Amino acid sequence: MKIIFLFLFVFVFLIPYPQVLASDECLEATLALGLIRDIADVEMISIEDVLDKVCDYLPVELSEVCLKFVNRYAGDVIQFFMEEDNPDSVAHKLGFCKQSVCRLYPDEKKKSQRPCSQNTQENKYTPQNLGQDSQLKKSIWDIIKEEINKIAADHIPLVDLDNDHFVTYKTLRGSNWRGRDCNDVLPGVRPGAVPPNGDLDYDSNCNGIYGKDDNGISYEDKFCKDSKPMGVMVFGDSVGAHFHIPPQYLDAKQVVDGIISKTALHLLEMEADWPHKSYGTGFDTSDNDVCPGPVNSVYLQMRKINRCNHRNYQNIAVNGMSSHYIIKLIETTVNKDEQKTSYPTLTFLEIIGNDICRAKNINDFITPDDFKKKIIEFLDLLDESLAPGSKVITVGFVQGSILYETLHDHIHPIGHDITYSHLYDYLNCVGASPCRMWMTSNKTHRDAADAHSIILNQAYFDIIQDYKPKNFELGYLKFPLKQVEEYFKENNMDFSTTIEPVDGFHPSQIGQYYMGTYLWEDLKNKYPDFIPPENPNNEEIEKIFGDQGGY
Ligand SMILES: *[C@@H]1O[C@H](CO)[C@@H](O)[C@H](O)[C@H]1NC(C)=O
Ligand SMILES: [Ca+2]
Ligand SMILES: [Ca+2]
Repeated sequence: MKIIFLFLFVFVFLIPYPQVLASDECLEATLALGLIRDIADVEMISIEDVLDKVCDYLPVELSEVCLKFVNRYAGDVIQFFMEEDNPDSVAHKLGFCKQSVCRLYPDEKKKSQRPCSQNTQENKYTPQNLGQDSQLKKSIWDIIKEEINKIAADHIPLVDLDNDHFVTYKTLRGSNWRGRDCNDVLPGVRPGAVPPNGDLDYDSNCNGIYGKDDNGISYEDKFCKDSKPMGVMVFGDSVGAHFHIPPQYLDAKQVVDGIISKTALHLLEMEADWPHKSYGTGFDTSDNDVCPGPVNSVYLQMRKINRCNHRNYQNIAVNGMSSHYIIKLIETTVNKDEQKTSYPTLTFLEIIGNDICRAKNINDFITPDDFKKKIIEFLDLLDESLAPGSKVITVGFVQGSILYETLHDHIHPIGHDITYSHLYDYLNCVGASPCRMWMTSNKTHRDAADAHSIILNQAYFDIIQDYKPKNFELGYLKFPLKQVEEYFKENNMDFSTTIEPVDGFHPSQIGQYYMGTYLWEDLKNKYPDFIPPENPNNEEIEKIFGDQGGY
């Protein structure tokens, strides 16, 4: 049953931050129960036998909590599965789902061949009818939510000795999010810093370039000082952070083979995000079985232009981010005074959907005036904190109906002939949809959401017309999904591979790759002077400093 816990963790980050979590215990419980049933069917063992082993399928760190869950719920789960072989019914009887009308799983026509569980009388798990005991259930959820908040609420690294928001470990908002700190005790030493003395003795900006040549000239001065270094920063949502749940987690065979136990803890420590492979700040081009696909990013292009930019990236995107809370993210960057004395940054403001997704019906969208106000508040604060010469790109809203158009009749990795259209409506039914207005079979809703996204894009144009910042230049690029779709059509490629299979909502690794590629192309075409010139010393830097210390 501990899988419930895992799914809570994972899906929690879809919920708009920092609102209270929706009642999607129902979703997590149903998915977990469905997976338990799939495992029983694939392994040809009883539900009881799966429950005996289910904690082994999770990371050992979660074993203890898992066993507690199993001991509490297993008796009821076994009994309810005997009464009705359907995860929706079992989740409802357990008290996780309020509405019995919301059904994810179809009633199976074929009777399962798996062996029955023992009669509950002689079963070591006693049914406890916990469905009635909402108090107990509530306290368990509360504990879990508190745990999540502890590690993920602040969106800064967990342990950071010099408190500069750059650290030496990868997860927990570490170097997968912001370039690795090359000295975690000396404040002022961090990626993006302007070297105080040419980095003669040590590397103060963590780009791997320091020391002096045979004539005593500092390499940092010789190669970088006049090269117009520029970092990359992404203020964004789960697209900027690159939310991805491996579809293998829903595959009974792979779960039994240990895919969750081997990879889930890392995923939780990453808030289920993959910023190191994202369109904006991705740098990790190595193969990864649970997040396969090519990597291209604005950061990689900026580093290609100028190797002095090595490690100068900050991904400050947060799942669920919208204009309502974006201003809070500024606190999580390097502090104002330090940022001011850093190299300028190419900064993206990318919140491509949650302002639309937060709406509960078609009259409930944020007004363009409220939206403008929030964005201007954010830009005002940015103007106080960015180094002079910075550039800020606002990225337009997506036309989200493309999700339904592309996926509606495709089968979801859960299997059981469940289509995305059915999944979307089920998520709305249980109140767990991350985007009611786009992820729906109701065309009226999808069209209204598309229309409103055009209105909000217009708000960006209006802002850009009038807004006069002191420290940066401001631009707008459209979210390049349409271009990617055209490219896929022209080349007879399957466009659905650009969308995340598990959530049917985010760009996949392939989608992120094309986003990075097209945003960069658009930037070069529309704002050529936002991009600094190529550094003629790149080859020499590579010859002397190799991979510049890697990541
Ligand atoms: C779609 O949504 C509209 C507006 O909320 C509603 O009036 C209509 O009944 C819905 N259509 C269906 C088929 O549910
Ligand atoms: Ca640090
Ligand atoms: Ca340096």
